[in-house]
Amino acid sequence: MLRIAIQTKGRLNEESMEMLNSIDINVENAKRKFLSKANNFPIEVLYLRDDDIPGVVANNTAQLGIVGLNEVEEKQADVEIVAKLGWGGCRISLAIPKDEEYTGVEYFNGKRIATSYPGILERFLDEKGVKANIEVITGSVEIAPAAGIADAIFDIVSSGGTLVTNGLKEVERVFESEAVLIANKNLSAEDKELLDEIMFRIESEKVSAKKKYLLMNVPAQNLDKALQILPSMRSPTVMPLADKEWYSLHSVVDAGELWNKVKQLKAIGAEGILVLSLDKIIL
Ligand code: PRT
Ligand code: ZN
Repeated sequence: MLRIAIQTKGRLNEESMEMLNSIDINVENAKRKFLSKANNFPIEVLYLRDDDIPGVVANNTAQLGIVGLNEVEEKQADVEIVAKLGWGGCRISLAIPKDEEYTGVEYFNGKRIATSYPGILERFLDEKGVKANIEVITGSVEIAPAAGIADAIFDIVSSGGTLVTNGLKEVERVFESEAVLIANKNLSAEDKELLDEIMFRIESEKVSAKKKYLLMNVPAQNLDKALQILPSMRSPTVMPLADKEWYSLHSVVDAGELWNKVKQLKAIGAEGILVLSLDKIIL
């Protein structure tokens, strides 16, 4: 039985649950429970604060975890980063009061910087040869300069709205993050096999999200043109219709190409074009 640690509540909880759901692992989001078992896969979910997830995966209390890369980096956790999940994107940046003139990283020499990420900040400042005082605060870091607790902050930025609201400006983007799937480095053969199954499902899901299924009727005289427009996974499926002047064509196309393809197909007389979303693509 595998155990996966995810955030109990907060920004990553919902999408972590959705991700498990999307790969057909059914677990109820039991907010008041500490552990819940999936009813169709040998896995149980351990709900934790995100700060604790890298540590429990490193010490094998949980074999897998879903957490922000920023937390893994901050804790310098000895875990495997198995997959970047493509959501939960943010960066950790240095920000200063908006009216200050910024001269480069040396600006921070002798300054007090408030942060919840002292590890990442310290490594960055050391690398740049800057000597600053790091004030560790958890929560509401962005009010520290106005409250006189610090001269600058080092905090998570996503849209940048919080900085603007607090009269701050972003001056150094230090670390780019997104949600990642992490694993213990010494998984048993059995656990590794389950992880491979999970990865296979995640990949199928990722591929299907980027594709659309197209069905249409095409006039017989333009069938060749349609086939040129629609290179498919192998080749499009072509079916003759009762009316010999028409064919039915089925194909999978890149979602980003969809409207361009539809336009070209209409131009050669395709009719009754249906566009369907795909649940899974098994390559
Ligand atoms: O209770 P627990 O310890 O589990 O949660 P937490 O409060 O420590 O973390 P939480 O739920 O706020 O965030 C979890 C993870 O989501 C982070 O570690 C990041 O990897 C990721 N993430 C993505 C973010 C954001 N985007 C984000 N915008 N985490 C926090 N923010 C906050 C940020 O702290 C700041 O206050 O949003 C504000 C900035 O947002 P903008 O859009 O105004 O720039
Ligand atoms: Zn946290």
